[in-house]
Amino acid sequence: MSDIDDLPLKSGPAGGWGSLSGMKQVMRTSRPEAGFLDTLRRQNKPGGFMCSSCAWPKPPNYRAFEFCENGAKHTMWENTSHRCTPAFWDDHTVTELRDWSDHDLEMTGRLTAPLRFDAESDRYVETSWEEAIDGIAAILKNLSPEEVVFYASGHAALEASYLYGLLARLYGTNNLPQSSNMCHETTSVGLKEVIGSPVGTVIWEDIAKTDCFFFFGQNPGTNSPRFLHPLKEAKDRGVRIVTFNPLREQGLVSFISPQDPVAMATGKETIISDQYHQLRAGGDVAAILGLCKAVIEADDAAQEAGRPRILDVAFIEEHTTGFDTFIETCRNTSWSDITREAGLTEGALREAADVYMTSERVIGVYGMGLTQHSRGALNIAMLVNLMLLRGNIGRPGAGMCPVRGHSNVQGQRTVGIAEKAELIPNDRLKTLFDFDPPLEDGTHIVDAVEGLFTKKIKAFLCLGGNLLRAVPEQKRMEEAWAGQEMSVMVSTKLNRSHLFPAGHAWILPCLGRAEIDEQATGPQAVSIEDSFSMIHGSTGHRKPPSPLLKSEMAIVCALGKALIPDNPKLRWDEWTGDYGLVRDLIERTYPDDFAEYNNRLFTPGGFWRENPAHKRIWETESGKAVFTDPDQLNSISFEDAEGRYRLITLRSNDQFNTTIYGYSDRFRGIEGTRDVVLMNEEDMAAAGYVKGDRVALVSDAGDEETRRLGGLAVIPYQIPRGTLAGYYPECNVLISIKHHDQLSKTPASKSIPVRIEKDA
Ligand SMILES: Nc1nc2c(c(=O)[nH]1)N[C@H]1C(S)=C(S)[C@@H](COP(=O)(O)OP(=O)(O)OC[C@H]3O[C@@H](n4cnc5c(=O)[nH]c(N)nc54)[C@H](O)[C@@H]3O)O[C@H]1N2
Ligand SMILES: Nc1nc2c(c(=O)[nH]1)N[C@H]1C(S)=C(S)[C@@H](COP(=O)(O)OP(=O)(O)OC[C@H]3O[C@@H](n4cnc5c(=O)[nH]c(N)nc54)[C@H](O)[C@@H]3O)O[C@H]1N2
Ligand SMILES: [Mo]
Repeated sequence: MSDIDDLPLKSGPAGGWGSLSGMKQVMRTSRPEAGFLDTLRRQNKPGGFMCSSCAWPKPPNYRAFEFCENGAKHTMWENTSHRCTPAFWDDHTVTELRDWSDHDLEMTGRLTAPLRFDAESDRYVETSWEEAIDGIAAILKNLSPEEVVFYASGHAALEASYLYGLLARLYGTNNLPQSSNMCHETTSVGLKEVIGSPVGTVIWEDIAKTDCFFFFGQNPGTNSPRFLHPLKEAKDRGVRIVTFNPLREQGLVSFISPQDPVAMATGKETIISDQYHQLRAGGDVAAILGLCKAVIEADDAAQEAGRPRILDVAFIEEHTTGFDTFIETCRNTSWSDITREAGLTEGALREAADVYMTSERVIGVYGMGLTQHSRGALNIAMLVNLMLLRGNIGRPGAGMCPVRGHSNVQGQRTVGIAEKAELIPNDRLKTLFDFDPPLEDGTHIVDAVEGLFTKKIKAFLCLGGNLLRAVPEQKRMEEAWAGQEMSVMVSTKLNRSHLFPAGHAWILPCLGRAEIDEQATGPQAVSIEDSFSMIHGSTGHRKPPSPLLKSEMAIVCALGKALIPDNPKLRWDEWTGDYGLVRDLIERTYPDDFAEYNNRLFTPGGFWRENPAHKRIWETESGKAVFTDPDQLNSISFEDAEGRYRLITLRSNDQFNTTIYGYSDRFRGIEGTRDVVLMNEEDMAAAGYVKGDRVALVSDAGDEETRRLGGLAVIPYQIPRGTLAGYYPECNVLISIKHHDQLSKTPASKSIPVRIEKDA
């Protein structure tokens, strides 16, 4: 095995020497197999494989090492030399494993054989693919389609995802919730409503031309570290960056590029944010309203003095609706209301507004800090309001930049993993496959969870993910999950969702993205769509960890063949043998997005699906971009009260969602544990806590349910008063399933009402 010291570390992007020791630590625990350095060299380059960590775009003019600290960790973690073979179950029962941590479960290594749950021995036992597929199909045939959910986490590539959606519809249901239901669903619904696009509008050219970024609730240092390079380049050419985030996130404060030997040697850092505004959790509506108010006041003053207007009046007239009502609200809302709700001073907001007004081209970047709120869609609409005031959408160097999560989460939506029937080209599916697709909407993940509670949902298939750990209401979910008739999980590693098996349960182990996918016509490539709507081919080159693994595509097709009555248009075996045929089908289903798909598969930087809002074509109800008049000044759904806090659930720098690589959140200085709650020092003093006190958080959602998480150590932290922070997924026990965005139902994981109490 290569040593970490052999890593091209001086070139591996991500912040300074710390990122190298972060990788080293994961390498020590996961023990990647020989050849992983070669794998890292191929990461995110044409002809290589596309990292299955985050969805940050892969540039056309890539670097020698186009991976970051966390992408490297992800690759090492997947390419571990550890194996979780069927023999593992000789020593462990399912019940016993429930006491294991998420980290330890995945550390058992790659799954190597299909497994069936044996209730009598309380263990999974090895089974054959035939038994598994036939067994699953037999149970599905006895259930009604509306009782079955086909979940997908954003990992699986476009080809397998397209057929997974088709399989569910051939079976008779649109129950196709996806991980984005817990993530950027707020964008899919909220952004679409106001600018007609369910995805971001910017591309690389805009990043290169902009002169200002406004960051709201996105943490690039941890969650999209390759973004730090264009940000540094931007800073080098004088671009200004203004950040709104309750926490001071290191990646938004300063950065040392490991690709810059001088900076590495001298420790010279680039300051990222010119202004950093630590607003209250849920305070964005007020903060952005304050920015807009300052812009409008400046425009009034400019008009009075006969200077050029600050607003882009021509754009507003031609392209938008709702402007007059919105500016009335800006004028009528007092600074005292704004500053109270935002937790920021008028001076701070005016300073930020000055940068906005004096920049020609502004990009609005956002992530979970805007989407995961009870009024997440209002947050996004407010950011759009700000951008529209100066025509900052649909022109070079400007636009909306939601940063997506899983590597192909956006693409899965593009090719039909969606619970809403209206998003599906059903006529084309009917012609292509000779069947009547279901026209009723299926379940969103929130409906699916509620359906499990009421027993309307009787079986779950999961194409990847760790749903039990990712959803709210974790405790109730575990019981409900085990109470189903069937659970089937296509997985690479063992995780907690496997430990609450339904009456019939299977784990189907699949190939990872970096592995050779050998089929009848030879090795296959797959493809994914990134956050800029660019489609990239991806070819694995590593030997799979076990000869028994199947590709996600082969698994979906095998299930299709066993479940769906024969029909000459359904060529499951041929599709498994040649993924190019599936890409042809995708092109015929979505001709505007995928023209010349197979020919353009390996375009450097990907090929672009285009985006009407990028060209100022607004596919909204009115045909215009919409100014939204906010009906409240924050994005939460509860009143402030004595002793009630707003809890943010966070990702550490040592995890990918529910996959916990280790216990080092180096950027926040939290080492060796995840059982913490971050609290403002004045709040601690007022509540009588000192550093290290053991506390419990208790849900304060005002319903009957008791939700409590004990064993947490209090850490004094630079966080606004009234706001607490803890880690996801540990804190998910505290979230009510009813606590979600009004419009899109995205769980409101960023301001959960809680109380804090001493833990006995
Ligand atoms: N290494 C790594 N990479 C990842 C992931 C991972 O877990 N690990 N997850 C992937 C996935 S699926 C996703 S969706 C993305 C998530 O990436 P992000 O969108 O960055 O998500 P989070 O880290 O959950 O939260 C983002 C930020 O929101 C801030 N915040 C919280 N509440 C508020 C608020 O009310 N207002 C504002 N303005 N800010 C707030 C938090 O302090 C935090 O810095 O990352 C993807 N990439
Ligand atoms: N409180 C709180 N809850 C949250 C969030 C939050 O910020 N706070 N974030 C939400 C967000 S943004 C998201 S996206 C969800 C994530 O929810 P999920 O997508 O369901 O969860 P992951 O942790 O990404 O899934 C990890 C598992 O995926 C499997 N896996 C890994 N690679 C592959 C592969 O290539 N193929 C297959 N088939 N399986 C694979 C492994 O078995 C691994 O254990 O969680 C949501 N939940
Ligand atoms: Mo996500």
